[in-house]
Amino acid sequence: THWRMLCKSMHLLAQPCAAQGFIIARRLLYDGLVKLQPEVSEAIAKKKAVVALESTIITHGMPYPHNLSTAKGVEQIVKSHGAVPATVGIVKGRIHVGLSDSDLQYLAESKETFKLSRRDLPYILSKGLSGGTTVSATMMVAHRVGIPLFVTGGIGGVHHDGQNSMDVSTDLTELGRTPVTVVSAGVKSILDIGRTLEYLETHGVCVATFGKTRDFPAFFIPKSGFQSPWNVTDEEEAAQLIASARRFGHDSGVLIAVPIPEEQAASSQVIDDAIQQAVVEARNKGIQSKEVTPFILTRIHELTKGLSLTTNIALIKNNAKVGSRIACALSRQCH
Ligand code: PSU
Repeated sequence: THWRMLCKSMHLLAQPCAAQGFIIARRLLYDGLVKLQPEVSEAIAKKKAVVALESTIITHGMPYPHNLSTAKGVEQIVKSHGAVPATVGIVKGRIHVGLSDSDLQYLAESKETFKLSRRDLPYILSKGLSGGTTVSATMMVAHRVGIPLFVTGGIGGVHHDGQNSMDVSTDLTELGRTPVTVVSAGVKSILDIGRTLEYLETHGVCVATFGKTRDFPAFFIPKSGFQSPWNVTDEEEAAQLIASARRFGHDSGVLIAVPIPEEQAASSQVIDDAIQQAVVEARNKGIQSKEVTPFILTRIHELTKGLSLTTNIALIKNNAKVGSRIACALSRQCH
């Protein structure tokens, strides 16, 4: 009886949160700040599988036209696995959840877009500007409109020497404060992976590698040399983890780290050499803050003669496949 009462009170505790989220989402819609695509809002209302997708990868992560074809390809993969894609982006001061072809084209082509994380949203919205949402901003938006899962390539992290410069991506603090699951290929070794995992632990983020081992992936390659605290072997197990977090009202995020399949992984030596060189160049040029990641990504692309881009596209598509399966399993388990 005691257990039942506990479960009941937990359930009641969880309810107002959901209701409050719904009210906030409604208010945002009324204010005209958020534009939800009809397929997305219908899927959310019917608790169907929805996969949120970010757009900094489109505006600042890849060159045109690869950014556009990848964004469309990823949406297609999500659909073919039975889920609804919801690419988040900001167009002329409005938050779009689900982008039309013309808005996607605009974000992919325009040179006037900004890279937008949590801290940037108030300014960009007040000025009617446009940009791609990073992991942190996409998580915020996904949570407000009721999408529990989000797929990306890689998350930001603690930069090398971050313990002195304090250059720590707000993606990590967002994971600590927003209950959304992020599916990614781990963290690039342009970052300090060990300290990134420590930081995630400090902020109470549940990290699990997808697959048979706990090896934490390093984006282009399946193993970083670090371990996740947990692993989930398949989408059902991943969905059980997320569903338990939701039932319990766990108010921080979950990170599912998906290793790139061996056959698509880049030669670690080629990538490592390029990363080392790009990091040194960024330091010598005095590149700082939000410019560091895009600068290093572009240089790695040039130094590896496109190999990093091909690998990047392959891993994002793999994450989209895995993430869609998890979203579908979650939707089945929650019905
Ligand atoms: N890693 C990539 N491509 C990207 C990003 C990271 O391989 O496009 C983007 C993501 O949007 C991520 C952001 O949220 O960079 C992190 O930026 P920063 O390190 O400035 O926090």
